[in-house]
Amino acid sequence: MLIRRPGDILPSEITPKDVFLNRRQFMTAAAGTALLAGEAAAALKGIPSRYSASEQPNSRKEITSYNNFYEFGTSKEDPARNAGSLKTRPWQVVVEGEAGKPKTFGIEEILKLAPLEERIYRLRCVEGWSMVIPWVGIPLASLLKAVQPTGNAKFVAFETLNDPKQMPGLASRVLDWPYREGLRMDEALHPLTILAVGLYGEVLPNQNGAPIRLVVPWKYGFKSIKSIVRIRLQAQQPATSWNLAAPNEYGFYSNVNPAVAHPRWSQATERRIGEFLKRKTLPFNGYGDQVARLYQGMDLTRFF
Ligand SMILES: Nc1nc2c(c(=O)[nH]1)N[C@H]1C(S)=C(S)[C@@H](COP(=O)(O)O)O[C@H]1N2
Ligand SMILES: [Mo]
Repeated sequence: MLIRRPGDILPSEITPKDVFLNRRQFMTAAAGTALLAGEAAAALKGIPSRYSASEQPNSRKEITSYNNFYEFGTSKEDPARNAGSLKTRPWQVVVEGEAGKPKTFGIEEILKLAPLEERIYRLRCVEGWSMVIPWVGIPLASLLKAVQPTGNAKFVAFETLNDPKQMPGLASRVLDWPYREGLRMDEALHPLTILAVGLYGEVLPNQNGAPIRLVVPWKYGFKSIKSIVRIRLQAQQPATSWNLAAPNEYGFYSNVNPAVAHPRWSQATERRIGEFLKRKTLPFNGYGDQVARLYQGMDLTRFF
């Protein structure tokens, strides 16, 4: 069994010995103010969340050197090579739209909304590879609730920074920039959905979407939008970059589903980075116990 119930998980089972949250780095780079000491300290304990996978995480090297971040180039090595030009402080995130209290947050304010947690999640890329990543973050719900969504807030739209001076990949028209993603409100409020600000207990490397990126572990990796600057609550389903690029290949939902093939390849198996033999892909990437109910009654071949 890949996902276990809260009481079944022993911290020693799922936190490898070398996963220690680096107190000093978090406080200086991510926090910067004494006020954040509490949050940073909570993270430092490395209390593994009840939502964590019980598998061995990929190495930090794997997680930070094999990336998709088209704003820095389309090959897997490009983000690690090129993302140094991204300036992640100061950083603001506009949260607007169907909200009683829309607000532009500085990154430090977002870090104060909830204690940082470690979440060890599988990430399944639509191209057929996967990794296990020890993220550090807060539930997306804690940010959304802070702006008081109205009754018309049915969806959440996200946008990545769109600055050609910092992002050399924007010069090529591979996607319709800015990179855009979206979730239905219930998906966005689900406790598995997080905003990650770190990994392996340290501040998020630029190539992984610093300073703040979404992680939705039951969906294909492209839903987990990086370097977010704008979040909009809205009544209509938002347009998303990959759906705009190839609507027959990438749907709005993009739930990991071994039974629904991509038009050009099967989604039944995946290669875990660092392994040779392929694994079977699990429905909802193994998180079905927790999320399948969100899609009850929906035809998942139609809403792919
Ligand atoms: N802004 C932006 N976000 C993005 C992407 C991108 O190209 N641009 N790539 C996506 C894809 S396809 C994947 S698989 C994940 C990869 O995240 P990682 O590099 O941290 O593993 O980021 C997603 N988020
Ligand atoms: Mo991906």
